[in-house]
This record gives sequence, structure tokens and C-alpha cells, in this order.
Amino acid sequence: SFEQQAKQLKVELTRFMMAYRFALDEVETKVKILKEEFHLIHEYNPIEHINTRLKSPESIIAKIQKRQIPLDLVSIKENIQDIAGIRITCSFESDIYRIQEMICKQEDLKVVKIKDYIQQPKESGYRSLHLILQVPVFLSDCTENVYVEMQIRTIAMDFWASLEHKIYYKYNKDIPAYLSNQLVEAAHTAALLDKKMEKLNEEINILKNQQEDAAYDYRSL
Ligand code: 0O2
Repeated sequence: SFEQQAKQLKVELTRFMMAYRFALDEVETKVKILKEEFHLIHEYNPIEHINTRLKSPESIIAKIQKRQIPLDLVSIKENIQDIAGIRITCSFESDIYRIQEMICKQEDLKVVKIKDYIQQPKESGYRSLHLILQVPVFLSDCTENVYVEMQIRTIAMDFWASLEHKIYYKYNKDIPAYLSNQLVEAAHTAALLDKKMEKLNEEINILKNQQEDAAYDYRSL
């Protein structure tokens, strides 16, 4: 009957979205562990903040329409790889690649795609490192492997992306060229700021090491 079919569909959809929420929780826990342990060992915290989000049904449907994906859960699961998203904001550009390396080493996470929009920024000026992960979720009677999109970026990249996103939607997706050019320029400025902060950090680290060496030499006299 219709009621039975509707009930079955509801269970299937709920289970489908649950798998993404569990996968997201798993990845978030992994990142939190890396953050704490890295802090303990190196006395330095490369992660400023972590955000997670599940794509809303509306934006999943919008993407299905845009990409003309068949309307079944198997196709959606295979083709929409950002239903579960985790965003890691770091202090410096070099931290991004450190985190990537740590993620790639995790045996129960499979990195299926790397999109480096830092080496090759998008036309809009957007910069970030995207990893598409495949995460096993152990359910009562099966293991579901679901995709999680991990975006790793600096505070400057995040600042630009958040504001560009707002401006983009304010102007209803039709920004005049002179404005999008200015947004690209702003992205260059943010990239320069990242380079400058990275260099400052390196110099401060050199000074700190020299100071520590000097203190050690003094003690061993
Ligand atoms: P939300 O709300 O963040 O989820 P597509 O998703 O079809 O555009 P693709 O190849 O699947 O293309 O994904 P892509 O471009 O590698 O990454 C998509 C996500 O990256 C976006 O998700 C944004 O979060 C971010 N992103 C990509 N380009 C830009 C950009 O020019 N500006 C900003 N601010 N963010 C960008 P969603 O689904 O668009 O949105």
C-alpha cells in the first residue's frame, strides 16, 4: 500500500542521511584528536576552528537538477560528494598541507580526490584545499562507505570565501564584471597576507629556536 511504501521510503531516507551524520562525527573526532595531540607534542595549535555541516535537502535537490543526476539514492550517493562537509580553518598555509598529510596517513580514511585550489585558485579567486574522503560507517547489518568533503583553508581564505559567498547571494548570482574583478583582486590581497604571515611566523620560529639554544648553552656551561 501507499502507506507502507511511504514508511519504507522514510526509513531509507533517514538511514541515508544518518550515515552522513555518523561519517561527519567520525571525521570530526579524528580531527579533534589530531588537534589535541599535535598541540601536546609541538606546543602549537595549527587549527583555529572546525565546522561541520550536512547539506540541506533543498541544496541536494538543487545540485541534482543542475547536474541532471538520476533521482535515486545510489546515484545521489555516488555523484554528490559534499552531502557531508567539514571545514578546517588553520593559521598558516603550511598548516594546511601538514593536516592533509596527517589525514592521508589515517588507515581507515580513503582520500579519493584532492582539489588544490591554492596552487590553482578558481576563476572567482577562491582558494582552499579540498579532500574528498571515503569513510566507512558501521551500521547494524552493513558497512556504508560515504563521501565526506573536507575543506582546509587559512583564516584569510575563509574570510574571503565567507564574504564572497554573501556578496554573491546578495546580487542574486549576477555580479557585474567590474565587481567580480575586484573580488579576484581581494583574493590576491588575501593570498599576499597569507604569504606575509607565513614568513613572519618562520622568522619568529627561528628567533625562538635561537633563544632556546642560547638558554641551553648557558645551562650546560
Ligand atoms: P556550500 O554551501 O558551501 O556547501 P560544485 O559544487 O558543483 O560547484 P564541485 O566540483 O562539486 O562543484 O565542488 P568544488 O567547486 O570543488 O567545491 C564546492 C564547494 O567549495 C562549495 O560548496 C563552496 O563551499 C566552495 N567553493 C567553491 N568555489 C567557491 C567560490 O568561488 N566561492 C566560495 N565562497 N566558495 C566556493 P557549495 O555546495 O557551493 O556551497
